[in-house]
Amino acid sequence: MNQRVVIDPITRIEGHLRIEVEVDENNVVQKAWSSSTLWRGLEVILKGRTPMDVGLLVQRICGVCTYSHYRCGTEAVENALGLKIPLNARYLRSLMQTSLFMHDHIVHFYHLHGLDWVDVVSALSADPVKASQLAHEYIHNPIATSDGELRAVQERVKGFVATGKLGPFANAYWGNKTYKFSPEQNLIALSHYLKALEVQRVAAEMLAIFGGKQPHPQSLVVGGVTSVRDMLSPARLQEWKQKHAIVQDFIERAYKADVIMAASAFGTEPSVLGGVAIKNFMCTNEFVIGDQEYIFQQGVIMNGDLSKVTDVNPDLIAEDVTHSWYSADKAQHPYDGTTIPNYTGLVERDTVYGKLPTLDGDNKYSWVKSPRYDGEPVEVGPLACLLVNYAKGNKVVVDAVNELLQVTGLPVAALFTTLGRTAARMVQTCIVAKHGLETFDALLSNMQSDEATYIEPQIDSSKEYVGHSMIEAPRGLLSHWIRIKGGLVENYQAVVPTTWNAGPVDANGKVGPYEASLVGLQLEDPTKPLEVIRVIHSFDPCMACAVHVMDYKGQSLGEFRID
Ligand code: NFE
Ligand code: MG
Repeated sequence: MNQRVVIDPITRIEGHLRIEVEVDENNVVQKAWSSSTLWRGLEVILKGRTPMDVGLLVQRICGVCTYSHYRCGTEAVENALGLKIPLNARYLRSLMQTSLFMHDHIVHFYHLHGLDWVDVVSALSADPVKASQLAHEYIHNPIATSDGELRAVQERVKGFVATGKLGPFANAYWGNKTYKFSPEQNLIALSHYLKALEVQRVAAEMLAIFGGKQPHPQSLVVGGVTSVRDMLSPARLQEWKQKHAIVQDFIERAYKADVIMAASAFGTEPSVLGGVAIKNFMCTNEFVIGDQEYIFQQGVIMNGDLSKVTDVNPDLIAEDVTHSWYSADKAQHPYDGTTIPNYTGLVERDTVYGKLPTLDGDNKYSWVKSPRYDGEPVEVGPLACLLVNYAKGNKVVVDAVNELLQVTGLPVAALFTTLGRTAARMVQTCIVAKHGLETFDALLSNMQSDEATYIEPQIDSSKEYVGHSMIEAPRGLLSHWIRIKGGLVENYQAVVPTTWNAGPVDANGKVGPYEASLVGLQLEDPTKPLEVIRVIHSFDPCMACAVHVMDYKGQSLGEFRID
């Protein structure tokens, strides 16, 4: 008899995500449902507002990648108005994106995803001397891994345990057999987990230098970047570079080392790790290093065919809501997309926890829409970005991916697992950190002969405008779409990375990346579904971004029991 497993909420993410899976008598996942249970509301709020405020409003979509939406919204308006902003402004915006990626990916790997790989309780029985020696096997001169430092980490966490207050380490599935690290490996990673708390603060400060503050920076305006006198002073520029060096050092001597260590311990078995089931990938140009030059280039791969990369065609994007809590009679292109809520509730059924309201998989079951490209589901994110650029022969990416495969000894097929997705994010972070400095140098060089950072926009209220922008956010391809009429926003849609990955099944029965990647996964114990959480966390979910429609009346939309 198949059994239903319900996980709600999935923690260590932004926003509200519920996953349900059905397992057979061997605890192998047969079917999965991904749902956001949170209703928000920004696409609707934007209607009738001045396009000049779009960036500031849309960055409230999220508390994590606030800057991505700020920039994407601002650039959608610029695209609609036909505005070509100064190159210095593009460099500055790109450097803010560099800072965001360095911050976001570190926080994800250690604080959101790390405990899916690291058994904290096991680390307490490690031998710090042995662990220190081992740390040097994965990378030259690893960070925060002398035997004294490791012993101190152990004492600190033992202190938590002794008081019975595990704090951030409470309520996990410690002891699960799919934890593969030895006690010493767990201790190394735990030390980096704590160190990463300090380093992520420095990365956030990098973004604040060019953004005025973080989260929710405020230096972008339609037409460029303002308030530049302080941020472009030699002292400030130097400060950014110093902070960059601190964060890059951590990325190279901790993050990279830990992913290499994970590859050595976890292997490549998809039934344990979870596979990459939807082999369609898409990404866009990002990190400008010259007028038309980017570190990562746009493209689409379908059916895992790395021999063929096509250009992203914006006309082929549409959002389906057949199984989402919205009304629409067909899949809609975002220029004409609607956001009309239509909540249809849950259905009661038996689960491994007893009778519960559960997702109604045959009908509507999520606040996330289902974006499709040419009718197909697509995975977006760091893995997609690396695969597209690898397939295109982008040297920077080919070299970095080949280095990863060489040091881990893993085959290319290993990229198509949960660990591969997680490793791809690390490789992307290394590339962004290293080559972000090319953007920095390009800015300094361009400023020698060109001081412009802003061009004044003009809106003719007797005209209609339409435009969109695509950027690569930390979780993948982000696009914003706008229609302007009478000088005001007439329609607005955001198609967000987590929406691509987390959306429910579509009208044609095509399943999205989250749901597909869970099928075939074997759970050790369905009441402690660590394996499911590991797969889902590898996408770095952000439901706040994915839904962005808010219940401003504060109505209760359903009662969920939280286990
Ligand atoms: Ni809310 Fe986001 C990123 C965007 S989401 S974090 O990265 O855009 O999927
Ligand atoms: Mg949307």
